[in-house]
Amino acid sequence: MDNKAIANVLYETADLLEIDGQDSFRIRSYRNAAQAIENHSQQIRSLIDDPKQVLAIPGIGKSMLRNLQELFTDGRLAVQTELLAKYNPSMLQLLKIQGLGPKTIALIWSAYKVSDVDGVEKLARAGKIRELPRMGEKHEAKLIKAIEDYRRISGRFLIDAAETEAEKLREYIEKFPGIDKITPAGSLRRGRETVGDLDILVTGKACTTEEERQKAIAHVAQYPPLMDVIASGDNKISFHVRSGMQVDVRLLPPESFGAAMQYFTGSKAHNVALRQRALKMGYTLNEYSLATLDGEKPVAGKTEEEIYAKLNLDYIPPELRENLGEIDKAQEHALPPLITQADLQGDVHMHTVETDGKNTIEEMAEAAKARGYKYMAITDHSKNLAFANGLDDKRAVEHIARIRAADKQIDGITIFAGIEVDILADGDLDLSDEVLAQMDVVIASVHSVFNQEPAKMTERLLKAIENPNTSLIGHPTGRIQLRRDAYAFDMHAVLTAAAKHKVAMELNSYPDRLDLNDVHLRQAKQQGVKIVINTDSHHTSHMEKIRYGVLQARRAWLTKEDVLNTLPAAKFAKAMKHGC
Ligand code: DGT
Ligand code: CA
Ligand code: CA
Ligand code: ZN
Repeated sequence: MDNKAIANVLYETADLLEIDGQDSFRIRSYRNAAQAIENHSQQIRSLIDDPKQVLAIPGIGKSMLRNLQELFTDGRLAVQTELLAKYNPSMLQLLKIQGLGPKTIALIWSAYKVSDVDGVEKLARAGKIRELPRMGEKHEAKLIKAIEDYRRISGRFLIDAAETEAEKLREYIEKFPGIDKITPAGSLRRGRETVGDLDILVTGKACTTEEERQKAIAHVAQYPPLMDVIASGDNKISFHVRSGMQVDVRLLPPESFGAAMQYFTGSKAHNVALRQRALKMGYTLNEYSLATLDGEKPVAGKTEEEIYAKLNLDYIPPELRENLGEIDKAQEHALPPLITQADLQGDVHMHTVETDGKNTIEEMAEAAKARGYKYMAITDHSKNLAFANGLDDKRAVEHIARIRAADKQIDGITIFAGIEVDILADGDLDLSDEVLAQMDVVIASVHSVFNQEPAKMTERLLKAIENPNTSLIGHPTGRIQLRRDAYAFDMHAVLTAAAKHKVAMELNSYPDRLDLNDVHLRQAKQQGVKIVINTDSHHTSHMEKIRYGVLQARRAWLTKEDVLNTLPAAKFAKAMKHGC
């Protein structure tokens, strides 16, 4: 159990204690401990055998220490288990609904003895929530909306979280003798922006006979973060891990591995279309092989490449397998040469300690250089973002001077002076034109007043695009995945204006943003708008997140030509000034 998982259990327990009406001192002690553990730099797991060190953490006393010891030995907390038995484990789902806190949940419980999402939704739709003390129609409508949002996002995970889970599991399974390959399939392999469940495929000698597979499955069943086994069969085991993610592990003999990779990578729509093609050609295609219809003689199965080749298709990269025309293009040998990470020459959205970043200009530049970039840009925030200590005109000019000095001092990489300037509610940019004109890269972004009428928001973005200093629009839709919807505006109109004014759109690679997403990227390309793939790094360690952006770009069929930061430095700089 890592610190985050421990903190989660403690936060949940605090909420349950509050629902139970226990004294506030006790509730607070759980919340304080959770917060301290969440922010602690060392893993509690590594300290637990030395109680002194644990007690030295502020907010953790003797009774909390006993809780932690219990968590590590039993994997759960008796206090929490008892409360969940009293109120039903479904209470934990209710707590995940935005705006629904322990106080309201307690109110609903005491009036109706309801503790699950479906039940609360029924109450709300029947007008029963507004009848509770301190609640009204507005609260009720908000709750219904929040439940709808919860339904939409629950059970999905950000791509980086899914990747981390897959990697941890790979390291574990790998230890079992006779395993050659462990590969994620499904939506993770296709690079989708969020992942429902993990599909892990395993092959090797240990997967050849049923007897051997059972031993390997027994090993997987001992995976420490495994919470419960959902199903276990001849060649498959499904379970939940502690984060709540579902994992399907399948064991395949080597001669079927390619067919299984193809099948379980999906998407379902791609598979259906591919199978229809196979049938027309006299084959059947399933997770075991591509075989002849008469006699069922396998003709391919060991690799995906031979399956596509036998179907007279060029190999289709997983990111394109969504049945959006890729099969026709593969037949015509006309799939686009998708952009790769190696094509990128620079990353031009980065923050430093001058605003809300964690590293200096020099540290960010050295990290970018170590990645092999030829250029990068420092783009700190502007003053409208007060909580981030955004720059006013004067500080922005001083910052440009610092960036220029660092650029002189550090060889082997060009450091552009830039800014991420706020687009104010009326579409004006947050710094003077005179200062913006001195910047090499001006990213204009919306960071406030997200709830304007769509027409107003469109106008706001159009005005920012028309500003001659704007190089690109940052995270253009403002969505935060699994948390906040995009603000509403007319994408077609905005892209039309961007094409006209040669303003680029950002593909922000941060896993909770991925903004523009694959659908909008494709639309941008169709409308002739160029893309810049950035990380929005606030720390040197964030720069590697660029690969999630590249995955989305590939899903959108983008090539090197569609992305400006594949250009050499001088050409890129010119593009940021609309070719002038
Ligand atoms: P997710 O988990 O919701 O993020 O999305 P996927 O794409 O990983 O979907 P999942 O886990 O339900 O199934 C993994 C793959 O297995 C899917 O992409 C294609 C294949 N598959 C699943 N069900 C079917 C099916 O009914 N027909 C066909 N042809 N393929 C299927
Ligand atoms: Ca899946
Ligand atoms: Ca699955
Ligand atoms: Zn931003």
